[in-house]
Amino acid sequence: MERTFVAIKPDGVQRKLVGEVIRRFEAKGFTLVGLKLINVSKELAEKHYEALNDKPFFGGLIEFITSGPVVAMVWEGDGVVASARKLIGATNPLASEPGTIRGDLAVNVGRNVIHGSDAVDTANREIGLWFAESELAAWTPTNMNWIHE
Ligand code: IDP
Ligand code: MG
Repeated sequence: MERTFVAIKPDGVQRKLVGEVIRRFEAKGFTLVGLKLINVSKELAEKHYEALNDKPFFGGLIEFITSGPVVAMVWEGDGVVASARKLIGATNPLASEPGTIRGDLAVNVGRNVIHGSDAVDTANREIGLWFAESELAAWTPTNMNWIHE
């Protein structure tokens, strides 16, 4: 089953949006298999955003992600990587569609509440970076027959 990495950034935690974000993923029909609240080290932040290290906003991004607790999650389900990106919305919240997390809850690209992996291979890399295998729980919700035919 496909898995993706999702993180509620420090702004989302400070703004008490943790429940709102989890509610949307649960209501959609995805399954939570990993969850922790952590203060992110500079090392982890820099590894996570490695591909952006030549961008002018990189320093500010690392400072932001390490500025307060982050809720790191792994969600599971058919097509969850691409679907999570749709639930999350475009990077710039002013361009995100209403109905998406960023479209409904944010106004600024540097405070866009949530991260979601952008592809299946990225998801696997990010899950490995943020979680030990022993921190992930494989389980089958009892209502699966009401979510999938
Ligand atoms: P994504 O989070 O939608 O995948 P990316 O392009 O991968 O977007 O950028 C990662 C994160 O870097 C964004 O979510 C945002 O927090 C930050 N970021 C991207 N572009 C800018 C910018 O132009 N200014 C400030 N921060 C930015
Ligand atoms: Mg990205």
